[in-house]
Amino acid sequence: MIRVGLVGTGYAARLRVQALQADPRAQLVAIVSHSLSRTQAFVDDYGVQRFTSLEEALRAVELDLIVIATVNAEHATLARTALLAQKHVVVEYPLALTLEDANNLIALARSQRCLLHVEHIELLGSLQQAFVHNLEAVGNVGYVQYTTVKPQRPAPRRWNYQLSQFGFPLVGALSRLQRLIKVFGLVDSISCQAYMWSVDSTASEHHFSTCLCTAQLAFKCGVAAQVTYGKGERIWLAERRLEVHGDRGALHFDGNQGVLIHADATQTLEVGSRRGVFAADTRQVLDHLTTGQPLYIIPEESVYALKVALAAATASKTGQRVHLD
Ligand code: NAP
Ligand code: BLA
Repeated sequence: MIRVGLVGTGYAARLRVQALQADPRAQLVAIVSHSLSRTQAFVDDYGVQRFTSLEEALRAVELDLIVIATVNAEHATLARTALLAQKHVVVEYPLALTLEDANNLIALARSQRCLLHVEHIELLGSLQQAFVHNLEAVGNVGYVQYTTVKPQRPAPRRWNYQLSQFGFPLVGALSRLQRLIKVFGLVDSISCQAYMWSVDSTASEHHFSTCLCTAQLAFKCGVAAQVTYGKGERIWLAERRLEVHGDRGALHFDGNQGVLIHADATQTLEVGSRRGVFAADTRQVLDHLTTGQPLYIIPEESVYALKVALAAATASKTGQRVHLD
């Protein structure tokens, strides 16, 4: 039985709770939250013990695995605390907000002989499957465009609209880069434009009302890609679109609709809903811990995507294209 401590009580945390409850190999033992009132439901529904800090939970109960599902700015410190206590760690992306923290955590996990797994649910969904399975059919890929933008009015004054908590937009939304890096590999260079609007003239400088970030990637394999991520008040149309242009055809995904386009025919592709990806991630972690089965991603891959995202941040600041080594 794998005894689990969970940090966070938000959307990702709730889906983790459901996945853990459904798996007989795991037992949710502790939940860590800033707010004792918010954890009451977990205590009532699942009979878990609640704590206000991870350190406190580690002192009070026996745990094997810590799942970190709280705000991005806290991931690195929490992962370090858990690894130093010799616990396995699952952390929602991004692993850390800096490359130094991320690399130190990988080294620490290795020396402690503990699992460090960074969730990348975008790789487990049906869009990625349809993308990968139909890639060959478009021939040599030249250009990819991936856009996920979401209007939100009014923008919430929450952590995910705060640079210090969320990170640079493509760091917080690391999945947008990871989805392409998993398929096209290493990046040669990147340029990026990031526009941020603050909530209002008197508001805290840390909150923004809109972010719109677009990056141009040159992959070493020759593929050029444009990735656009945005959310907030100045976005007027929700878009979730992935286009792959090859020399023999194209793939075009728009929301849950997909088509494979050839000169003489267009074929509809089935793309299912995005449900069940956190459960799939949790299952793979438990498989790995109990049978040693390899996971779908290793932390080095996530940290490489983080390196690309931070290069995008530098490119947007300097206005210069950044070459990755
Ligand atoms: P959320 O619903 O907003 O929950 C955030 C959690 O962080 C809350 O449980 C809150 O718990 C805790 N927290 C700590 N400091 C906070 C602060 N200053 N403001 C607000 N909450 C604070 O967020 P989420 O969507 O679950 O995201 C959590 C993590 O999962 C993030 O790293 C995100 O990138 C990742 N993720 C989420 C999704 C998704 O579909 N939502 C997908 C992939 C990855 P307490 O107050 O109880 O401590
Ligand atoms: C990713 N969703 C995320 C992330 C955050 C949220 C913080 C990680 C950062 C990012 O990649 O953008 C938060 N998502 C939200 C919030 C809503 C939302 C607050 O849709 C409010 C409605 N996540 C959800 C809901 C779904 C969802 C309701 O909270 C709906 C089906 C899915 N969120 C989802 C998925 C990802 C994600 C699949 C991974 C992103 C990807 O595929 O690249």
